[in-house]
Amino acid sequence: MVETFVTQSPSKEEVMAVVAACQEGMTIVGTKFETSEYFIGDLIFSGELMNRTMSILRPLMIANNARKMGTIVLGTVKGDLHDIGKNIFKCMAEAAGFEIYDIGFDQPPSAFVEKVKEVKPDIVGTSALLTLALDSVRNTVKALKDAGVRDSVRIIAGGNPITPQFCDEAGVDAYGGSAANGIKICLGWVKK
Ligand code: B12
Repeated sequence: MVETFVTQSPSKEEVMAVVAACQEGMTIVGTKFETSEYFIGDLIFSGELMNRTMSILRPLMIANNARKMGTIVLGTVKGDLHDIGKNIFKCMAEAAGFEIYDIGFDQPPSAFVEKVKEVKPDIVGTSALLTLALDSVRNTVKALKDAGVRDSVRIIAGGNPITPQFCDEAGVDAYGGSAANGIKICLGWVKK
C-alpha cells in the first residue's frame, strides 16, 4: 500500500496526512492494549509496521531541502524502547532543514553527553513514552550539567508523559508536545 502510494509522486501534505493517519492508528492500538483487547505482540507488530512505513516515507519528507537550520542530538532515554515518535520528529526536523544526530533508543545520559561533546549541537531532544522513563530525562539533563555542556544547548523533551510542569522541574527548556509543535519551537530557537 505505502509502497504504491510513494510511486504516485504525492505532495508533502499528502505524505503528512498518511503520517497523521498512522499516528491515529497507534493511539487506537494503545487504547486496545489498555482494555486488554490487544496484547504485547500487537504492540510489537504495530511498532514494526509504523517504523517500516516511516522508513518508506522518509525520503519524500526530506526531499529538496538544502537549507541547514541547525543541529539536533536526538534520542529516546534510558529504559525506554519506544522510538516511533522520535523517528517522526526526526523526519519532520530533517524536512525543516535540521541536521539530526539520532543516537537511538534506551540511551543512557552518558550517550547524550558524548554526542553533544562530539558534534556541539544547538539542541538536544529527548523522547520518553513511559512514565518510568521520566527519571531518565531528569538524569540526562543532570549529566549534561555535570559535564559542563548544559548551557551550550537548548533542551526539548517529547513523549506523552512529559508535561510543561515536569520540564520546569527537570530543567528542560521546552515541552515538545507533538512533533510539529517541537519543530516550531526548535525553529524559533535557531532563528533568534
Ligand atoms: C508501539 C508501542 C510499543 C512498542 C514500541 C515499538 C517502537 N519501535 O517504538 C513496544 C512493543 C516495544 C512497546 C513496549 C512496551 N510498552 Co508500549 N506502546 C506502544 C504504543 C501502542 C504506541 C506508541 C507510539 O509509537 N505512538 C505513536 C507515536 C507517533 O506517538 P508518540 O510516541 O507519542 O510521539 C509523538 C509525540 O509524543 C511527539 N514526540 C515523541 N518523541 C518526541 C521527541 C521530541 C524531541 C519531540 C519534540 C516530540 C516527540 O511526537 C510524536 C508525533 O507527534 C503506545 C500507546 C500510545 N497511545 O502511545 C504504548 C505505550 C506507550 N506502551 C506502554 C507500555 C506499558 C509498554 C510496555 C511496558 C509493555 C510491557 N508490558 O512490556 C513495554 C515497555 C518497553 C520499554 N522498556 O520501553 C504504555 C505506557 C504507559 C506509561 N504511561 O508508562 C502505553 C501508553 C500503552 C498503554 N496505553 O498502556 N510498546
